[in-house]
Amino acid sequence: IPEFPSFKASEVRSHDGKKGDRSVWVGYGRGVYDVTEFAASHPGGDQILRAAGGPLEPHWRLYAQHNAEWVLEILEELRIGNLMPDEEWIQEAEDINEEAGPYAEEPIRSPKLIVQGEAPFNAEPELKLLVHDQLTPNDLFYVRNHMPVPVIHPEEYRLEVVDTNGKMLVSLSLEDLKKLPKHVVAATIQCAGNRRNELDAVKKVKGGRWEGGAISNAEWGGARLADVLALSPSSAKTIEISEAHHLCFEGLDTDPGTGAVYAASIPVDVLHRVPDVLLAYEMNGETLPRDHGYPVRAVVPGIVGARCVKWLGRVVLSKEESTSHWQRQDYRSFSPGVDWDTVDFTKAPSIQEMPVVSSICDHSLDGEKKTISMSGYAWSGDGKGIIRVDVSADGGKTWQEAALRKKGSQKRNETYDWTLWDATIKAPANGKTELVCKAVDSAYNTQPERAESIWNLRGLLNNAWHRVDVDKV
Ligand code: MTE
Ligand code: MO
Repeated sequence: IPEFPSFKASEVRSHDGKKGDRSVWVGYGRGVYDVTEFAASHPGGDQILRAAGGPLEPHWRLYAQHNAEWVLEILEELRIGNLMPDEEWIQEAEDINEEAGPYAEEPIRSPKLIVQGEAPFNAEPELKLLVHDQLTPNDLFYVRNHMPVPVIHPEEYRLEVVDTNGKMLVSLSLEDLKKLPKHVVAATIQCAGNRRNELDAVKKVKGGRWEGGAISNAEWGGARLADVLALSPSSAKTIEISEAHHLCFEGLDTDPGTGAVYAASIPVDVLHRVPDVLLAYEMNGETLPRDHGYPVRAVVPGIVGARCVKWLGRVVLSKEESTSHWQRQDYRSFSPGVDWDTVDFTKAPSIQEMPVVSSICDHSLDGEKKTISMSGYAWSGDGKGIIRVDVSADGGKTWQEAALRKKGSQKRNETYDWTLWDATIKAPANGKTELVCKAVDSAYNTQPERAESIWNLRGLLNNAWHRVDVDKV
């Protein structure tokens, strides 16, 4: 044991990140470690906060699983002292984490997220937080997980590209991937189930009751998928890639019950139209957070969130769509007349490009001026920009144009990030009223008036006019 000061257990306990200078100490064996900096600056480092002010042992599985030595080396550099023997501490250290089920290794999340489901974790930010910035801060970006967040050690990570028969065409380490030219694309990702709550109110649907926050916008940095595919041996390039009709993405997250991995695919033509289909390792200039796919996720600008596969392990060049549940038995939409007895999932194509959407995220009343101010987002899939947002303060009888925050014209068919907007509108004299917004994209597509007309049994693709009831002005 090196020459270090000795600390009482109570002293370590007081450094739980909540008191005084908010420093975080943990104990492991006989060592005491100051992990304040480590937790803040390492990808996944925040995991260690679980042990803040206490023994690391009950949480050790997360660190030890793949590469204990590597973690121990880092930890030793952070050592500040030795722990004085303490009965209670030792007991706690020996306690095996009883909840260590498949969800024991989930990341620490912002308390600002509205949780729709704990395990798997599904959460959206409060709507009004979405309109503060063009880029959604990483810790507020909605999270849609179908399974536990996998623990992936960067040294062991590999990205593989295989043909339909599983023949390896490309295999890259994270370092290799980062050596390819880095591209950055601003792209909004939206869950097909965004605003499902309104469809559910029309008639019960299956799925989490998302409000309008299952959509967020970020700048993604990574390698182009096209550049990775170009690394295939040239014989394969001409045969496999030209014959592939679909690019199947397989995640490294698995269903604890069935063992299935999350997977989804896009038609290969998307790659020709959208050069910046990325294998992203950065989000808003930071390392991709665990909840959003650390170390690498697919970002397919303009396409539904379900195809932007997180924790990406393999890309399969295939003549067929992904055979996953999420490609074949989910993320397809149907007529309002189709119910669970009559639905045939082979009869509808899988959702890819998203329709035009908008939401009112925040509003406030000025009693003196008798005006209502509102702000929101508008977005359309397939690179279509937003040319106009109309707002109404009388349920859609009279309309006014909102001011778009994006200045200048948007790049034709290459606008992948959302448009935030603001409007101030005359409030009705008195009584209750209904605020409404609807957006128009660059192809003059607009939104349907009523959720009833687009109801579908899975509650997907709700892009009806967004309505907010306000009380007496
Ligand atoms: N990728 C994997 N591996 N596992 C998942 O559960 N969920 C998908 C997609 N990619 C998912 C995934 C769905 S349905 C959506 S909407 C987006 O990720 C959500 O991305 P986010 O959590 O970064 O917002
Ligand atoms: Mo989704």
